[in-house]
Amino acid sequence: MAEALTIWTYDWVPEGKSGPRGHVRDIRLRWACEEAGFDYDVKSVPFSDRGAEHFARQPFGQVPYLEDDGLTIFESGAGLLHLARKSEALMPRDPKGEADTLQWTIAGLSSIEMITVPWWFIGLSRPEINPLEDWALHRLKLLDDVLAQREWLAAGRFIVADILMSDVLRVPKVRAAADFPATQSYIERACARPAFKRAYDGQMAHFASGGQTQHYRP
Ligand SMILES: N[C@@H](CCC(=O)N[C@@H](CS)C(=O)NCC(=O)O)C(=O)O
Repeated sequence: MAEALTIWTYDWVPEGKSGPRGHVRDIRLRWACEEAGFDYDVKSVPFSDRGAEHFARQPFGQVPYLEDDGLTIFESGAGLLHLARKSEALMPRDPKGEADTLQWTIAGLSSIEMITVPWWFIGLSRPEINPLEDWALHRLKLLDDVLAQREWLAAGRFIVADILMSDVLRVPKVRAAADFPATQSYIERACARPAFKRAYDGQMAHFASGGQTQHYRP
């Protein structure tokens, strides 16, 4: 029998007002498993002592990575697309629906998160002018124009690209950019999904427990 999916994350991350607890990217894989109804385990690697075994499976010493029946996959986007190939709940099976899923998942990573993460990071040191401000706000405005016209990114329904995109967008810095009403309602719709809530609660419980292995059966 195939082994359950295993999502690997840290055993601990700092507690803070706006994360990282609740925002560690294992939530993307948890959320996808919850949406698809997959059984999964969540296991830990040490946050403060990243060993050779961890680097062998995630070359940057980061999390998450996914194990599925002998395969190991790092990069949350790759993990999501791997899961999407296993469930139509995450990705339609018609060529157009599949192409739309791929392009919007990659857009979340390389057209939105690629800007929002350094924009947020530079903002932490409160510079007088954040050199990425205009770029980030312009890109978010264009995305808001898209979201103003549809409930979900593609295929007329929630798909794995929405997990990626809404997780990228729900960070406090983006949410505080209040000029984007369609984006705000998109985030609210996504985060109101029971599968998101279970994934979020699971992550919070994981870090509160010191990273104990947990089996989930949606
Ligand atoms: N592109 C990677 C980014 C992974 C990432 O940034 N992980 C964070 C936790 S959410 C991490 O491991 N941070 C610690 C570090 O970079 O050393 C992915 O999407 O999986």
